[in-house]
Amino acid sequence: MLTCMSAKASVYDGSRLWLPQPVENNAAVIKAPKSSSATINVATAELRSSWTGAPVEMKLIKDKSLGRDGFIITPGKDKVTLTANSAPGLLYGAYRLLAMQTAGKSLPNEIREVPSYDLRILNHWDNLDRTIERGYSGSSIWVWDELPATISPRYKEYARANAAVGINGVVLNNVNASSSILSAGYLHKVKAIADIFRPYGIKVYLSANFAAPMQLDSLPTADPLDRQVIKWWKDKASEIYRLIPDFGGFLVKANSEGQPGPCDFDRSHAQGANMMARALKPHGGIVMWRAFVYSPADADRAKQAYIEFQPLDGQFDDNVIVQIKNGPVDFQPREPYSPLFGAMPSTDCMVEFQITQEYLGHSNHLAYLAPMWKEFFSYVNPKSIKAVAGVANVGDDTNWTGHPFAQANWYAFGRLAWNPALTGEDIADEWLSQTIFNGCNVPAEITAEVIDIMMRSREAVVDYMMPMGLHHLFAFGHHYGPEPWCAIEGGRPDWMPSYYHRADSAGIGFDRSSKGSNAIGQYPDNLAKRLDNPALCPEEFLLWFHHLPWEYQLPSGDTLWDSLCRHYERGVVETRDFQRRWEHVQPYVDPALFDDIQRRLKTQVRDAIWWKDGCLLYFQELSRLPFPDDITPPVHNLDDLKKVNLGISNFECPTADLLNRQR
Ligand code: BDP
Repeated sequence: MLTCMSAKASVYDGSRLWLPQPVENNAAVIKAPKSSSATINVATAELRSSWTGAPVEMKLIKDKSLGRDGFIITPGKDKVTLTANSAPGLLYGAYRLLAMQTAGKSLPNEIREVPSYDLRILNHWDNLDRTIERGYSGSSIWVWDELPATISPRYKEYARANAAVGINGVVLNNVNASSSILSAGYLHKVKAIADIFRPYGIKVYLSANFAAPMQLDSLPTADPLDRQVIKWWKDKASEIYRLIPDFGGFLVKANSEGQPGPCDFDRSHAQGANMMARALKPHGGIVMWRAFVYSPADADRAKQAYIEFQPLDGQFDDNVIVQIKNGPVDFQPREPYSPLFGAMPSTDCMVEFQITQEYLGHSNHLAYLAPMWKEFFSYVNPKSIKAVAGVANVGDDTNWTGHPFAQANWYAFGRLAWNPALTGEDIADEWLSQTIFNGCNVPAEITAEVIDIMMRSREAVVDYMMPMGLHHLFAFGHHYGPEPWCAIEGGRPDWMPSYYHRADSAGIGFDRSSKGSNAIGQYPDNLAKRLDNPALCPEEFLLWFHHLPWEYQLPSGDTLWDSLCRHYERGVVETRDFQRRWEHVQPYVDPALFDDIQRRLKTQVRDAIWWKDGCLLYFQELSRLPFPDDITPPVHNLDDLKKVNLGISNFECPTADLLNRQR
């Protein structure tokens, strides 16, 4: 009983993403402005192929309040007028019209949209051999070996999909960057991609290795104050701009996790960033300089980036943006916001989200991340940052992202970078109508059910992995599955879970209060006061900021131990609930898609139980307390689970086995 309206919708493989369906023999009347451009041609072609409403007249105007990329849509009696300051503005307006048409939404009197950020950028962690660091959806879509001669049709589809959600910048390569990307041969390949992206309003950026002058041209140093080094980067910038006149600039990971940087030459991050920024400046390029550093300047990793970067406030050139991960540690399922936001008032800062699910179940788990990013914006004023970046989850899988629902995270990232005030529910609704439900007559209660699953999914992951502020309990290396017991001899202490959970017979949690590491002191006073007091600290951050006795009484009346157990249980129950409710969706989606998601949800439930059992059994050895009666007893045995990441357990976990080989 498939109630899809069109036969097309019943073969959904995800490859079309949210792009508009072409309408056969479409008779749309579209009037473009006289001063045509490649971008306006794209807008016109998209509307001609898929718009079925009244004639559309596109006009370029001068209206400061619309900024560079904003647009106005005004439906009139016999035509719809679309106006913008720029060709990309018209393109964004055209895609908005088409998205509304697909969603079956009637146009209000006026739609006026101005993006909150000028720079809405995807960071690919793609290597030149087409592997992807933390990628779970196949190989890189950039086929470097074949470029520039062969252009994969996917480049254009990718550009369309990004433009349709407002993304206007792409860093093509991994932050752990190979210098080769800056060699003449690769730059010609990069140019070929930039040429495809340009009509879609998308600029290309590259991750640059700070030691490139040494690695590519055998300079004796990469010291940012050395004249030869300065000249090398200037010449490199000129070479790039000769090929790609609208090149965006560099993203740099320096002096972090073994990457070279200015500190190797006793120079500061600001000196390194400014040297590169000055090479790009005459051409209009920027440097995005990452603040993801954690050299052991303090015993608490969560404090280290702030300690290193905050004193540099005001020292960065105006074409440098400091790129800060949303949380102070590393893309955990839940972190408080990084205290660097708001602490560098004289520096342009941007946030880096992780769209790829390194720490949220890879492409096996359904975890809709809009609520996580909204949570960030509930603490950090969107106006206080300059731009938004997201680590891409795109690969060459047919559906681009592995898990079909992971597409929604790419989509949501773009929409929130455009307008952080949008709600997670509305974005999910938009995505569903343009993707898995496109062309189907789906009852409102089914759509509402799927939106509800999506909206609860991230919290479920937090609950079965690491609730109440716990973090980094992950299996070593691949970060899939629980390993709170992991202790690798000679390994960096701050890569070990026990560094973060600090569980012992007395209690659990990282004391970051004023009596502990005082990470709290890096936050604004009024917030710090609240966080410092365990009775006032929000429960979701409790064990991030406090080490508390197992039988500590929570305001709810539960003990800490009982509450922890109940969170883990809730995560499993929620995930089972998603699995059960997904069955309701069967009549309305493509059968292969239904099966695919059903299979992934089965894995997710299995993994949720694995997480719950692994963590609770391990912590119970320390707490020595019984599980509360309302908790389903563990089905695994701790010794068995301890062997999983070593590849010597009978525990049926194909993903972990596979990943062990990459360890
Ligand atoms: C961590 C990843 C690592 C990245 C690093 C980064 O595990 O693969 O290289 O972040 O952001 O989350 O540089």
